[in-house]
Amino acid sequence: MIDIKKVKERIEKYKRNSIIYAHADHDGICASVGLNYIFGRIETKFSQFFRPKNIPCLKNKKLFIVCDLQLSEKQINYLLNKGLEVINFDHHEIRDIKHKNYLCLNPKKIYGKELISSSGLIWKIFRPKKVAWILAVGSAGDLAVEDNIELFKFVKKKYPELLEDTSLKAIYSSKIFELAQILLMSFDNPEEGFTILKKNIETPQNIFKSSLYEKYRRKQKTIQKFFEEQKNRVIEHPKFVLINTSNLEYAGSYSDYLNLKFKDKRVYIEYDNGRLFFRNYFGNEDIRNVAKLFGGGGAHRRAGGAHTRKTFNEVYELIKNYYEKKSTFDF
Ligand SMILES: [Mn+2]
Repeated sequence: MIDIKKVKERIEKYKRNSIIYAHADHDGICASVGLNYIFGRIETKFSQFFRPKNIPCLKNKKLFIVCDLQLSEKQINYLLNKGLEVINFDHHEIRDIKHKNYLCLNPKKIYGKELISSSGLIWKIFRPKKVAWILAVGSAGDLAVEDNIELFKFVKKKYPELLEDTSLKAIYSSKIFELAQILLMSFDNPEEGFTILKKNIETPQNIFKSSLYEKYRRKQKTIQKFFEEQKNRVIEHPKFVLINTSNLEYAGSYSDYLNLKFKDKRVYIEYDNGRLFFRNYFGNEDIRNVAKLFGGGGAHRRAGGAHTRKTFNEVYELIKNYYEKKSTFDF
């Protein structure tokens, strides 16, 4: 079991000399706003890559807090060798280094569950009621719901206007999930989403009046139009749906859109010039198995990615073979 008191003491002790390093997506933003709310202002930096290439400036820093970023062992050892303490709230691959100044709180390690994001982890550890809705936003955005359903039950009770029910379908058509999509619009400028969210802890509805909301609406309209006009770029199979979004603005978001529109159990895959995105909001298939065909993976069974040199048609053939062979094997 983790010693919550000890975690709190460490952060409180070094608060002024701490730095949070977070992913620039909804989960990273929500997790870092959560920590800033619980502990008071902590310097917060973001990385667009979930496996960051660089470590931010460590001047006067004594504690390094990781949110939703998968640092390498080498990077963590670098921080420890510089004399910093490290608390790791990441939920990707476990980095369990034995060192007195390192605390790995990966939910896969401490709870043995994969569908808990960094935001969800902060809820599970600290239970900060006032920012519960924010931690639910980060979790829903990461499709990390089922292993933290109690958070969503709490939010449903306290904010019925943001969440009507705790079924997966209700969560993914809720304002909570929409807020995650809105925050994601600040991916290239995460300080914007971070600031808007921090300002509106008491007034989530204001985020629907922000500049990010306008950007989100434009994006949704663009994606909707694509599916109305370019049906030839979508291949439907009983087990999966493959979409060619090469050279399109917002590539990576079309699979989410279609999966949430059809609300079925198929796997949704997007191909953008060799970049592959895998989504499975409702089904039981672990997308990491199909991502593995291309040397890719994911934080959990519902979302992942890969890179390939194969063409769209080659990717289609490979995935089709995989599912058709698999189903003859299954029966
Ligand atoms: Mn995450």
